[in-house]
Amino acid sequence: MSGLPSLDPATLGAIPAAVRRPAYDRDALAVGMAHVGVGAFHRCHQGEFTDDLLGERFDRWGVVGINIREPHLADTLKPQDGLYTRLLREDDRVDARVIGCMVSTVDAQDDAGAALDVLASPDIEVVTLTVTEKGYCHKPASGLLDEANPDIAHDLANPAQPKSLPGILATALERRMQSHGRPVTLVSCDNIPSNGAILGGVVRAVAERRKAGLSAWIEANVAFPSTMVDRIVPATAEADRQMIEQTYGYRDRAPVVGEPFRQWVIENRFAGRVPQWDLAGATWADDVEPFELLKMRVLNAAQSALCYLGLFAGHEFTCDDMRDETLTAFVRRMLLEESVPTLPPVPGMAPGPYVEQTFSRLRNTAIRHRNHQIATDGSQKLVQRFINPIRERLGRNESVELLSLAVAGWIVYLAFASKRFGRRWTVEDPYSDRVAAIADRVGKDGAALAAEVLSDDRLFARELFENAGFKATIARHLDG
Ligand code: CS2
Repeated sequence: MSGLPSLDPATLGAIPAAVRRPAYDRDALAVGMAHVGVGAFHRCHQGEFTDDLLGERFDRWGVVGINIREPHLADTLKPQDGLYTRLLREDDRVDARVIGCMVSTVDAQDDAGAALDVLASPDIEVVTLTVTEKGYCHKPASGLLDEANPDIAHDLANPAQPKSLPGILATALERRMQSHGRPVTLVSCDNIPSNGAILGGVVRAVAERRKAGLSAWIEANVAFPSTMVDRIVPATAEADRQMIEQTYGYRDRAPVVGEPFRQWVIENRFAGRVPQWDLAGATWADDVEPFELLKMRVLNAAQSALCYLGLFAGHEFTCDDMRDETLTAFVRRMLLEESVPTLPPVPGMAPGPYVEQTFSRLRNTAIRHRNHQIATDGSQKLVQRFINPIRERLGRNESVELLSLAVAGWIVYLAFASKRFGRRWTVEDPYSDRVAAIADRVGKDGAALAAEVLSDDRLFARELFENAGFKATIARHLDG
């Protein structure tokens, strides 16, 4: 629909009252925070929490959005001065709101210079990050820096022009140490277990190879709290942009659509000033791990199991999988019989009701979460969703029959999906070439496929590879 006004500060006053607007003076915001990885999830999660905080108790936290990978913010948020529409949808209900906390944007896809300037600035006291699991350049099985990662190898050789997230952060921290020395908190909001510890580990690992004293300075001046983040936010579709045009009469290049549910549990460990996100509903915790385990082993495990099995059954979205009673019965059994018994007690949350709440979230028909999107980068998601609970159960001689089926689903997806779905969808996973090459060599021989795939110790701990029973279970599922 041409001729419609585009969302920007000049048109904000004219958008319909059905769309809530920032309840504070945007011009009075001062930059205090940066976010790296301005994707849909950030805009619909931390962006909303910060906006709530600004509306609740005005504070100085204006956010600079930084992208070090696609998309270019110059094409999306910059022309809108950081404004975007956030839709919460549940079946036929919609809540629309414009979020205003992002005051400027930086693209650093080709040259980290502009990102380094922001991250090293004394004004920045908090940096939140959503760079996806693989952005940490760690080995999922151990959580340690993967020095074989080509971007890490590049950054160790070229510290002034870093490309990877750990390299960019190490260089920015080095600049902070050498100039003003002010502390900073780096808040990982990605879906990996102990995300703060992993982030701190990969940044320190690069720093140690960089410059004497940098690692010790980081130890004393930089905090890496862990967080558990939760809200289902699929990639924005053209239909979402059209819906805004048709329903509200304006154009938005960067809207986001999420479910109403949201949760953010943040480890109480900051260096310097702390945004009062608790005023917006976030929870401070001394230990985030029990919350992470519950979320990853229940909600995320259900999503991943459904995505593989759903794809093979010919379904497109999670909400389609949820109408397939064979699939939901399998996932319910997997969660209740194998995942939930591995969980420690979680303060204020009971696993049984959490499983039921998970099922009702996944049934939301307004959330068009593609199975292929959830399957993307599956290798980076397997350890926390399936492999860790499998290891714990095997250690106690307990059955892993159902969790193993999900792992086999990942193998089949990488081994054969490019042939099956290739024309409509590119399989994206750092391990896809490797697994597809194994499949080309061994064909559909489940035992050979299992033995070769499980031999990769970046994903599968040695004890799993050496466990004949586990290998046989995976092989049986692959042959099934
Ligand atoms: C999903 C997550 O694509 C995926 O890996 O499982 O993005 C999931 O929707 C979020 O973790 C929910 O908080």
